[in-house]
Amino acid sequence: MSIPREQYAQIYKDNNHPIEYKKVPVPKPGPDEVLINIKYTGVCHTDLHAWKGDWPLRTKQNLIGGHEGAGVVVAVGELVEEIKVGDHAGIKWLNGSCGHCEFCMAGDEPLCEKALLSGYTVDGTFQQYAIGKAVHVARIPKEAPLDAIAPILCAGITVYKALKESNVRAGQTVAIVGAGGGLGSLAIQYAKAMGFRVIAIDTGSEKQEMCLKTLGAEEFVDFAKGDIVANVKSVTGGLGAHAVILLAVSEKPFQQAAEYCRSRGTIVCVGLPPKARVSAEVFSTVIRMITIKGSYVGNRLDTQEAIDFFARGLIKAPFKVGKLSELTKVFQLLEEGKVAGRYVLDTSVSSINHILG
Ligand code: 8ID
Ligand code: ZN
Repeated sequence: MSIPREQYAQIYKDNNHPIEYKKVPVPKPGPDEVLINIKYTGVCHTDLHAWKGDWPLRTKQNLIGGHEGAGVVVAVGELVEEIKVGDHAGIKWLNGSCGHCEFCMAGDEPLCEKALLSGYTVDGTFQQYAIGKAVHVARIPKEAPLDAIAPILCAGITVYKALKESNVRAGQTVAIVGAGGGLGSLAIQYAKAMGFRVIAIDTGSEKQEMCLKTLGAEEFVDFAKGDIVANVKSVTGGLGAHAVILLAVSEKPFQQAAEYCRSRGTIVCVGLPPKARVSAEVFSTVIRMITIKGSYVGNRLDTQEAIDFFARGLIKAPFKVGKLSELTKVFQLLEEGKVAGRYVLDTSVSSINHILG
């Protein structure tokens, strides 16, 4: 397999500064790493946080962002045995971890203090050739389309894990807040595949239609219209949802969820609005036995399980395709809340077709 010396990449020179789309050298994998020719990369709201620098965690300088990259392995380091040139594979948020700390040993590698984060502390997938530690690279079955599976590598894994963390059982109801976004659209599909009933919370007719008609939520509550708490209660027999999965990039729902979560229910915080706080009234949290917790991506087993759901044809979420050169435009649309579902970028430069105009 011939590997070029140079490739196109999107580079963040500095937070909030124009992103440079230019040619850079193709990186070389170390002994425990693989080099993947990224065919498609999803654009997660996390990428926008990284470029803006709005989280209390520093990014690498001259960063190549992106962490939902699906492609073909083109080179492997000398210590790599389990994955071969020609295999389909994906780079996800967790690029590497130490393997030795108590969290790694317990299969909680996202909690490893030495974790390497794709498109944040190490270069990610907004380039044609990206590197991942072989033990963390996601294995993608050859039959799976690389464009549709790209969003599974962060959004899919994350929402699948969050739904497991909610302890909801089949037949119970989960409220998905931010349901019309990238994580949300996949959360509806995973929830349904796991036998849960879904109330989608977001805004606008495009997202409403997608959530109800395309993805199969039973109810849609528009957060910009009327009283959310009353509306969620009215569609759940007055008791509220068994679990609330918070995927929104705004603070308000993190302070409201406890009011429409059912007694004994669980609120799972996933979205990461900058400088936001979670809050709930102590008295009712206690006497209604509400659990409030965080959930952060997933481990390697969650990754494989999330991919299995997709490979079995159970996860079908709409996505739009742009070119890698159009990243800045996609960031703008995300910032404005105008992306229903996910954007996936095609990294090939053969057709310089600017789909977004
Ligand atoms: O492991 C994790 N915890 C993890 C993994 C991946 C992503 C966390 N995230 C974080 C991202 O960094 C981001 O903060 O999850 C958040 C959502 O990521 P996304 O799904 O990629 O973002 P999006 O596509 O922009 O979707 C956000 C949706 O939230 C809605 C918007 O309309 C949009 O559809 N929303 C907002 I903003 N305010 C809302 C509100 N008050 C709301 N929906 C309901 N109520
Ligand atoms: Zn992500």
